[in-house]
Amino acid sequence: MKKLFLMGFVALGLASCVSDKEVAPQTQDQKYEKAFEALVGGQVNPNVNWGFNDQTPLQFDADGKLIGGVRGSDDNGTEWGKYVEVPEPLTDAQKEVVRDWFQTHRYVEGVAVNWSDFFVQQVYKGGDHPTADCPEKYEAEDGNLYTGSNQMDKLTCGTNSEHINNFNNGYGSNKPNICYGYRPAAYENEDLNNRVVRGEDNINFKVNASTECFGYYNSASSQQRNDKFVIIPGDWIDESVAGMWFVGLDFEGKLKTEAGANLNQAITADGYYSDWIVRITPGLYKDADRVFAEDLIDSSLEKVDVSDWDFNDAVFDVRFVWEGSDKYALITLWAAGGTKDLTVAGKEVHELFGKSTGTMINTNANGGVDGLAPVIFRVKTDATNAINIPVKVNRTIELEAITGEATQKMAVAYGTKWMKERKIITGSYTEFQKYVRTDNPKDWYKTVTNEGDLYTSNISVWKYKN
Ligand SMILES: [Ca+2]
Ligand SMILES: [Ca+2]
Repeated sequence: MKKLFLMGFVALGLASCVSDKEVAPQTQDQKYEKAFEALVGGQVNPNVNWGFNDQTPLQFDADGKLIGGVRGSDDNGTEWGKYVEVPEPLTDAQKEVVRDWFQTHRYVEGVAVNWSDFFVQQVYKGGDHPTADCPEKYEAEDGNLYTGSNQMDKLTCGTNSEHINNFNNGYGSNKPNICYGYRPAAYENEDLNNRVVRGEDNINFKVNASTECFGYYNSASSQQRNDKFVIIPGDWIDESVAGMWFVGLDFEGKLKTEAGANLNQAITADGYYSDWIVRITPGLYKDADRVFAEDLIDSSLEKVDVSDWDFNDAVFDVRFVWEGSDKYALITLWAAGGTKDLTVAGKEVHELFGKSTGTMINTNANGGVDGLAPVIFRVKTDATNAINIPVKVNRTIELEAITGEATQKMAVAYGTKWMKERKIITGSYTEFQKYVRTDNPKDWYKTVTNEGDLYTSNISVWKYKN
């Protein structure tokens, strides 16, 4: 429709030899197209579909194996690495530096992270390596000493206090035969089973859960505590654990002022969140599509500066997953490099990061915020193509990716780096112009120059792969 109109317009212009002023683009779409053509140095090839292709959604059986069925907390580590990035085990040195931090920082305030799917790894059980300042033993009102972690029967997450299976009494039990993924290309001719990399760790994977809070159940006092946790970025602790996140829990019993409290349960927290420490890692699903969105269509477009074309106003991954008879889009939001109200699947991106609309996030923007954890959420959907996850500016204008027309969003391979703020996309992805004009190469994003203009995340789950 749009295209036809434009062609008619051009034909008219030729026939009557009108001035530049009269052939100047009129509608917002036409202005956008003209500016986009200036970006790519020509017209958009009619076959360019902007990388959006149907996915085969993941399916699991009741044991958590791929294909069919429902999984609860996905305890079956033998399959993980086939579809999600599994964090490596922590070294003893890493665990020690984290423990030491929690034992020397009292009444700390942490950060929030927002993930529906995430890994939990054991770091430390309070009382195993106490210090003079931080004995991890508590004197109850009855005068006896109790090791706090011994009273923390279950580790939980979310306000519904969902049990993180195999994390009990301050420990995380060992899981053998974990799948970490496949060996790389050199082994490609071998049977897939021979290529699987396996290992063991004190780890579990939570699916469709929440990081809003972490807590513990104390069966001695029949009490759930969701208010004695803190989440600390590893960047605050030590270089060796940068790009990670740790949850610390402080033990507190039922206070003697509370109904039903016994003297042997009357224990007050000491402000050290070292009674149980775990690492949490976002569940990054493999084979997702990464979407780059550009909100320029909602600008005046009278004058478009080339540096406006950074396509980082929203950067998010989409992976479709069946859970029983329900299909979900698992969305991982990485960046919000704009200052307009922008929604992905109806959720405002700055708000998801816990920031105001005017704050640019994870794009190295002047006055922006960097190094925030990605946000992972799920939406129920009938779609199997990331193009159908709606991206809207100011709740009204839906960004489009129409085959053969100037686009407002595009899909690239999972893991593709996005532009820093106000860095032009063609400056680092030199094949992009060619792709747009000739529909080739479709994997234009694999050719990278000028790495310095790309945003680099320090999230450790990526680090171990490189
Ligand atoms: Ca404590
Ligand atoms: Ca931007």
